[in-house]
Amino acid sequence: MKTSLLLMGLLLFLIGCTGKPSQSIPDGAVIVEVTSEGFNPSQVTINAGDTVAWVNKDNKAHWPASAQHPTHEGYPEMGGCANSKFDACKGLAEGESFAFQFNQQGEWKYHDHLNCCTNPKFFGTVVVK
Ligand SMILES: [Cu+2]
Repeated sequence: MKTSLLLMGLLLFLIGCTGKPSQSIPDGAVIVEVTSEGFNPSQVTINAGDTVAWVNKDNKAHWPASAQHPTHEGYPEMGGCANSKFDACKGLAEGESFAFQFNQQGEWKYHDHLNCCTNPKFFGTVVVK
């Protein structure tokens, strides 16, 4: 009896430790939560080579992407689905995340491609030292 209680406790502990969002977030990533109130925090300062992960905590989809809307060419690494690699390229559902490694120094503005233009809350900045 005692053993089964112990095993049950261990099982619950293990389940608790592995309860992560649907997409994995790289170790050491700086987390920005996306809520109905916008990006939290709306500005982060990191070092070149660091990764930022946006995690959608809202029940509405959100799409982080480099400035400027709608061309997304602000962050100068070509690629992604428009002009810059700094682009989630889709709306993130609740619990989903988008992680991006910043190698270029500068002050990089971004927005929520789905909500930016009707709501001034959905803008943010990543400062890369
Ligand atoms: Cu956009």
